[in-house]
Amino acid sequence: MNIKIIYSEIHKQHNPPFEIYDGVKESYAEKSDRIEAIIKTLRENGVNKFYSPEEFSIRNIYSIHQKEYVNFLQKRSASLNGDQVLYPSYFIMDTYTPIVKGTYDAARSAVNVALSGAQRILNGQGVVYSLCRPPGHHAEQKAMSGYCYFNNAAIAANYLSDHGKVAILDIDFHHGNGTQNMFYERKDVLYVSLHADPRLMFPYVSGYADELGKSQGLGFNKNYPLPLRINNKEYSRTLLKALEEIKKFDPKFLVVSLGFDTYEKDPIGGFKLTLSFYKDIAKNIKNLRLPTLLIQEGGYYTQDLGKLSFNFLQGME
Ligand code: SP5
Ligand code: ZN
Repeated sequence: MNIKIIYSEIHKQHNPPFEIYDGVKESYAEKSDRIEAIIKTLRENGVNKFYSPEEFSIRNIYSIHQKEYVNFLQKRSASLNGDQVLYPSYFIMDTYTPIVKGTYDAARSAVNVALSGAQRILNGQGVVYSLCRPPGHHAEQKAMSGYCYFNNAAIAANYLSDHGKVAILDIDFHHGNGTQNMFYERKDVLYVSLHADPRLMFPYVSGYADELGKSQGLGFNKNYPLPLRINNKEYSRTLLKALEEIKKFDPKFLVVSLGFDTYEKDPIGGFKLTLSFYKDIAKNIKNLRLPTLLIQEGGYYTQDLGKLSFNFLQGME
């Protein structure tokens, strides 16, 4: 496989015991098995080389997240015992994003995984897949939410943007509210997202079609809210429009926020995309012929995550 894959096992240290939905404790959907399932299937298909991330300066995080927020996550993680878990408080916006002892280290390592991918893109690699966990696109400047702590894609895109224009294509089932906000007033980073109608689905507060950017950034934000139960064909039509937007922008780099929660069997999502379709999605993205950094976001049907990922990578090859 020509695609370089970045992975760190430090993600396993982040494993919250449950999330809370309408007052009821449920098993935590964003499990560490997700990434391990992907690794396992890739290995079974002959993909054996996984690169460890390099360490990057914390300054890369400070340019996207408030320092107090970063310090809070670090201190609170360190203050917990192995079996303790911290639910909503200041900085923690919902019941899906608790802090456990290993959260800071895992989130920090996910950022290193993303930045190592970005660095390889700068070094001339065509496609890199950063197997980030925890995911990032819901993380705001000073708020953790939706299983996200640090915004891996935003930090990587910001890093790349020192070297040319960056387009971010977000194809997770959910709108990437955090990423949108980070670049809302910038014209050198385009954010384009396909996601479930936020009137019906998380994150509710953003992802609407009339959010187009602000001041200098006006015209550099594009949302495609989609109805539930959308199928391959309908999704394709919108994807092609989104890719046209990116083409017009003429970026130097592409960052893909890659979620597999658009899959028909996903327990949280609500689209009807099928297993083999992920190869087509990737082929269309590849047609842009841009240096492309893939950042893993959501996807919760653990059993098929490996196949989804492998199909996607085959389309990108
Ligand atoms: C990165 C990402 O995909 N984050 C998604 C956050 C979505 N959180 C809301 C999920 C609530 C699911 N629980 C509903 C179970 C009903 N029994
Ligand atoms: Zn999602």
